[in-house]
Amino acid sequence: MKKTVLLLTLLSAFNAYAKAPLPAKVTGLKMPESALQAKDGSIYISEIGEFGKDGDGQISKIDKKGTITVFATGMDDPKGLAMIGDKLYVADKNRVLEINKDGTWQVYGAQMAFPSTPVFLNDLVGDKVGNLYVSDSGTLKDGGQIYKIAKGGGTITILADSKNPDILAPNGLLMDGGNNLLEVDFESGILYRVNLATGATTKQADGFTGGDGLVRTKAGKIIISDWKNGKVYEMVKGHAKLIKEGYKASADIALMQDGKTLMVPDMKAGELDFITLK
Ligand SMILES: [Ca+2]
Ligand SMILES: [Ca+2]
Repeated sequence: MKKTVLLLTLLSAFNAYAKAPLPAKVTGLKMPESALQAKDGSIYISEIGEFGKDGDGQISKIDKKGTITVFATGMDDPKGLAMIGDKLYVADKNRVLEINKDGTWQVYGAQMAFPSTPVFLNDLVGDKVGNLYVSDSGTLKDGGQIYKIAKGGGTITILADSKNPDILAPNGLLMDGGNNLLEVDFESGILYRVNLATGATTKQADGFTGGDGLVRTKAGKIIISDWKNGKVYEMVKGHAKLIKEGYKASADIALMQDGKTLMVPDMKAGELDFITLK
């Protein structure tokens, strides 16, 4: 399974006392969409493979020594990642998969159990009790929705859909306390707070164009990637303040366990970049 070994200096990034150099950029990935660092330090990366081609998607894993291996295979177009307990969950086109510790996986929340047809499942976030929220970006212009999969892969309900005019192509999701989600729309570039009880949306900020990933730092800053323009922003006073640009397609960003290193999958470049947040 080992496809290549990269001598990443990841370990140094875990040392809070050192002036650690950033981990080296990971290259040679196949359309990476999302990354996640588990509590044990391992990094998981979803790779779409060829877009729209089924069966060629995979999850790669970088261990604490910086060795990258293929962890799970046979997916369609895997995107957002979430971890609940020791299980990894991935939004895979029109289904959600639950991946076991050994890389085997099963469909979580059968497709037939969805109350409407999932089109472009994109991001995933778990709440404290184990419910999963999943964005569906629809046509990437409209028709999107946000689903809730009850804890344990139970009932799937629609939290919000296009009956709400703010819901066009929901992409990045992030918990916002126990009663709300933050959601960025890929079409409008607007960041909303979504009430988990009612699905009602409240605009928080705009200017994120092809909004993709959402991260909250330990200091409470909200960081947002813009896939269409290859930029990463911080939300400041309701608007987008540029942090970094020059990516080909900055997809679903994630924070490392150190609380300050941002992982940026550059989908079209096939890379995972690391930047230090101030
Ligand atoms: Ca694919
Ligand atoms: Ca995404």
